[in-house]
Amino acid sequence: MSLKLIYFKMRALAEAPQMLMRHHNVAYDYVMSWDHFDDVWANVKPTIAFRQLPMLEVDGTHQICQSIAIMSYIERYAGIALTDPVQQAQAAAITQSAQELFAPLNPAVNFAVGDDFTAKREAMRDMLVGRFADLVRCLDVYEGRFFFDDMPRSAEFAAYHHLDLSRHLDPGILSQFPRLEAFVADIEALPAIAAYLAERPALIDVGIAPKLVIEGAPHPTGVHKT
Ligand SMILES: N[C@@H](CCC(=O)N[C@@H](CS)C(=O)NCC(=O)O)C(=O)O
Repeated sequence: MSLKLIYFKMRALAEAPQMLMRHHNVAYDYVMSWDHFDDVWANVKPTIAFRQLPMLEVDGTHQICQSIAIMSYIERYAGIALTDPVQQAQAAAITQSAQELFAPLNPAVNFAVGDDFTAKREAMRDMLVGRFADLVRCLDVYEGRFFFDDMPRSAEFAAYHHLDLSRHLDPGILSQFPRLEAFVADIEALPAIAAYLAERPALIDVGIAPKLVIEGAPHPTGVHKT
């Protein structure tokens, strides 16, 4: 079975699915939209189920859109999904709650500049901190390093991605949450994740002129080939 994750030049919704696959040894290719479709996004967009990416293509045939659906599929494919129905539902709630941080956090970090970046950062601060406190309470429910046990799944990587990205807004934003700092450190200490974080394109000039450094060359974030 072949898996292709199709996305853009952004540090956003392809991160958690990739970490999930990397940690659980699921082989996949990461492909930019313009390379996969050999066309500009404006032409591709109307042909995609929900007109947005990421999309996971299975065996060159089946297309799965929506990042949470992609992660659920990967969990089942890898055989690592929680089996208890209550924990499954609790995990889904955590994943959804983490993904609710997508907007405004991801667009601000990937695209906002100057005064707009500063205004967005301050406008979302209370919302982020409130949700971080929610995540701390979730971590306290069960024993173990992560939400349910010592195995990271969708909920952990969705939460990690947003905690990680929030540090681009404010490097000190997690300091009032030692439990989240420990969680982030535990995720980053996982060997496959440490390797992924070292290899992935660096996100630079956040708030000024955000770029991803791809194979040594800085590219502006976005949906266009550069
Ligand atoms: N709910 C969707 C959101 C997907 C989404 O917002 N994708 C953005 C990039 S992060 C996109 O496709 N932007 C281009 C567009 O909307 O035309 C998910 O979780 O996958």
